[in-house]
Amino acid sequence: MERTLVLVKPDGVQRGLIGETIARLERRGLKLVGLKLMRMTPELSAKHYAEHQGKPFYKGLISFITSGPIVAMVWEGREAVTVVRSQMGATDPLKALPGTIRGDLALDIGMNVIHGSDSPARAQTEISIFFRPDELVEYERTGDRWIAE
Ligand code: IDP
Ligand code: MG
Repeated sequence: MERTLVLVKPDGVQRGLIGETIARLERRGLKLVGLKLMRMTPELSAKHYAEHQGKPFYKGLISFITSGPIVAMVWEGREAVTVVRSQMGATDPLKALPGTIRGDLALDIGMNVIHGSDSPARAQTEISIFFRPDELVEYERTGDRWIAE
C-alpha cells in the first residue's frame, strides 16, 4: 500500500492544529503508521528541502521549518500521495480551495501548516529521512473493510 510523509509545520503546532490535521486525514480513511513530535535540525531540513536550494525563499523556509517543533507522520492508503496532496490544497493558501487544509486554515505561503510528499518516489526518500524502518507500524484496523472494497 502507498505511503506518504506528512509534516505539521511549526505554525500548525503553535496554532494547535495537530489534532485538526490528523483528524482530517484519519476521517478520510488513511491509516497512520508513523508519528513523532520533533524539532528539525538545519541538516535535516537541508536534506528534506534539497530541491529548493538556491531559490529566493530557501533561507526563510529553512529558518521557519527549524523555528519550533513539528509533527512528522507517515500515512498509508491507496494513492496516499495524491489523496494527501489534494486534501492539503495549493501551496499558496490564497489559491487553495475551501475544504482543503490550507484553504480552510492558512493565509500565508510560508506558513501553510502542512507538508506532504509530491510523488511516491519522493515519499520513500522523505520517509527514510524522518523515520527508521522499525518506527513504522504495520497493523490491521477493523474498520478498514468499510473504507475500501
Ligand atoms: P508544497 O509544500 O506545496 O509541496 P513546494 O513548492 O514544495 O510546495 O515548496 C515547499 C514550501 O516552501 C512551501 O510549502 C512553502 O512553505 C514554501 N514556499 C514555496 N514557494 C514559496 C514562495 O514563493 N515564497 C515563500 N515560500 C514558498
Ligand atoms: Mg513540495
